Amino acid sequence: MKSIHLQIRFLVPLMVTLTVAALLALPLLDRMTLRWFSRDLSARGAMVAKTLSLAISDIEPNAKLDRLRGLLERGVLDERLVGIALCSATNQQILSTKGFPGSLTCKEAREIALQQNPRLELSSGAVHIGDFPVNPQQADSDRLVLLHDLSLPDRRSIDTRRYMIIFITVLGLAVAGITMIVAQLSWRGWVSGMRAILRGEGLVRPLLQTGGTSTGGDSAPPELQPLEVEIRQHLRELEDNLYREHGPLTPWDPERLRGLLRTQLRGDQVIVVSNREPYIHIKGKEGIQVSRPASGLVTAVEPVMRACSGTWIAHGSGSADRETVDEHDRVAVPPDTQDYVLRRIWLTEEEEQGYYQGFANEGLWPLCHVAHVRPVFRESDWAQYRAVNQRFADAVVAEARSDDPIVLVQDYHFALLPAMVREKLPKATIITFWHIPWPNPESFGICPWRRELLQGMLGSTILGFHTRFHCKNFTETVDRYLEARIEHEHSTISYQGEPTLVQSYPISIAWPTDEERLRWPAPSEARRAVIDRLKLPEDACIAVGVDRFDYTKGILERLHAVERLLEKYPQWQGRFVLVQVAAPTRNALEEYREFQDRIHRVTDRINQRFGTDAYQPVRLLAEHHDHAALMELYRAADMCVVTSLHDGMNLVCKEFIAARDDEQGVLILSRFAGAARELPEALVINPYHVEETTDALHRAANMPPQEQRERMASLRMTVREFNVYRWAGRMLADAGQWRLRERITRRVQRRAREGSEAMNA
Ligand code: GDG
Repeated sequence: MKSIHLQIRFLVPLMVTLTVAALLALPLLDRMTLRWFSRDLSARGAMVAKTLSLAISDIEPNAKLDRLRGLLERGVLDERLVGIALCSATNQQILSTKGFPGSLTCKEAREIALQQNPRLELSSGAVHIGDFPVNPQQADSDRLVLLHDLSLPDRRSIDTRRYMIIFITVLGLAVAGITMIVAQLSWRGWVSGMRAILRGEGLVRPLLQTGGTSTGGDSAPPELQPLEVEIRQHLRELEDNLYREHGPLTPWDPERLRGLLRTQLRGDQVIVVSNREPYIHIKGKEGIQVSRPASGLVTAVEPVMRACSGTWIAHGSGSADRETVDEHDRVAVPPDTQDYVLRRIWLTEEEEQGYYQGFANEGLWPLCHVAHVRPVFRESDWAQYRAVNQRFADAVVAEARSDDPIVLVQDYHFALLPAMVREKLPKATIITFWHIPWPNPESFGICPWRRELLQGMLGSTILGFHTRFHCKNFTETVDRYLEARIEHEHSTISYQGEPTLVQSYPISIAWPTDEERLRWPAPSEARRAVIDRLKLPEDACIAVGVDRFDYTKGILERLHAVERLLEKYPQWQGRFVLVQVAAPTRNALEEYREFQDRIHRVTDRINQRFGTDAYQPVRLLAEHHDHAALMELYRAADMCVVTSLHDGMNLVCKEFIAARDDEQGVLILSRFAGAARELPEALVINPYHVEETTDALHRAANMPPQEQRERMASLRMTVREFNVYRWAGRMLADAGQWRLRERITRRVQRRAREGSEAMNA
């Protein structure tokens, strides 16, 4: 139907053009026909006149007039001759035949005969006038005036016109018909070509499939190929924009996670174990206050627990924690919605000192982060580490409402706990997630209790790391120090007959909800507030860093890069400012205190060197900030700088990306952070290379808004899709499949056993 419509639209102009051409051509054709006839009549007249002249010259002079009249009357017997007159050289009519009009004088006839179209309209019809000398050699010769009937040429002209109209109509219809057929065929070709392109057939796919040689079979016709490439580009851009706007079709969110728990895990109980608690109750001047700790682990796991409910077991470290729990050491959190239960474990000072400060933070933390700080391993710390792991494992068993709960063990504080829980609850599904990197076997070999740690971890059903690289390091470490069966194809390690799935699950953040975003200040307001609060220059280029005050985060290297920027690109002096949030952490450890002192000294030095009364290039904010203050900083900044020397993932960069719904701001990201593998659109740098980091700062500060938008839009797409619900969802889905297989195996074994018992009976 559409094609007919299109053809009508095409044909109507064609027909109009042909009609206009015909209307223009017909008078022309008329004139041409008449001219032909006129020329024909002139030639004919000349011949008749010549014959008559010869006859006139033979007539004797005294018999002249009568003979002449007879001669001329005979001449007009020719039906086409209307009349003849003989005129003298002085235009006196000598004689004329009957049909010659009396009103026509010789002078008039001669004047008309000299015209291009010698035509005269008479009452009896139109005549053609010819004027010929009787004796052409004689200058004053008499003249013959011949009147030819023009009705015949007129009739012929009308006939010609009729034929012409018929001819043009037939021709027009034939052209239109052929055009319609050709148009129909090419339209069909175009439509099927375009459909093939839109279906993904055509040029690009065969090229990809055959590595450059088109199969030709389902490729687009050659005339459509350039168009195909262009259409594909436009479609891809549209798709990209749609994807950026709306994200994946079935995004991971709390609802989907809950659905997974209801279906695949049949509402089984989820127990989380971590050292750090998600909510700390602290005694303040205005009574008990609740605080959220600065911890990547808490940032990631808390939204998952909100979605799953269940129980979170953690060390109660707040000064008012004991006052806020019930008789079973439990408190419902978050304070406003009370979605899940927090079960607190109390540690003595010795336990905390040995297990947490000592073995975990002085031993395992530097062991796993290759950041050039020596790990310290003390026998006494190890004893406490074992004892505390056992206490937490006992708490898990006590909190379990069935013999097969899902236990999510968090981080390096609990390497021994999985095997301890497995011993008491063999059917439990234990998912251990290691939030920090895993080093190579040589580095890990430094630890005197390397075998015990590995054995403890292999009590897990699933063991997760942020990256495949960490999984590979772990598998190689097991291969080096334990007798275990490693199946690379299935990513499993079987130790003493019990398999553990070793898999990478990149952690992330919860993508901000619309309600949350409504509470954010506009980027311009945030910038205004930060400039006012920190007294920054009006035209400041603001770089922001947010970290726990930890030596692995590369804060020293960041300061060196800022110092070098001000040296190398002096135009930034007076404008470039690094606002560094450094949340207090592990202050009890000397290594940390020394490191923090050093950062303060270097900051002072840089500020003295390049600062003035009104300008300080580094603003070190070594205090805990609330979530809203961090958001304000992220939204005010021109760039966010992450220079970790080694980092499992790093969530700060993902928080910065999520905060920038204006698609502005540049992320500078260390290649030694796990996040660098997911976020290549950041400016990825080696923080040990001061010059490279300096140049990245300079480039970020100069980056045009359009480039920032392109990069940020792409980064946002990744973080939005690969969010923390996906992280938890993938682990729990793997656990669900594992449990299903276990149940089937147990059923099969039970039936086989019952069968053999019946046989024996
Ligand atoms: C470990 C791994 C992995 C910082 N200062 C404040 C504050 N923070 C928040 C940040 C962020 C979190 O702390 C830090 O997260 P990171 O991922 O950077 O680092 P770690 O704490 O070392 O976490 C790390 C993570 O576990 C998750 O697996 O990514 O590689 O080392 O959320 O915003 N939060 C508040 N005030 C502060 O002053 N409220």
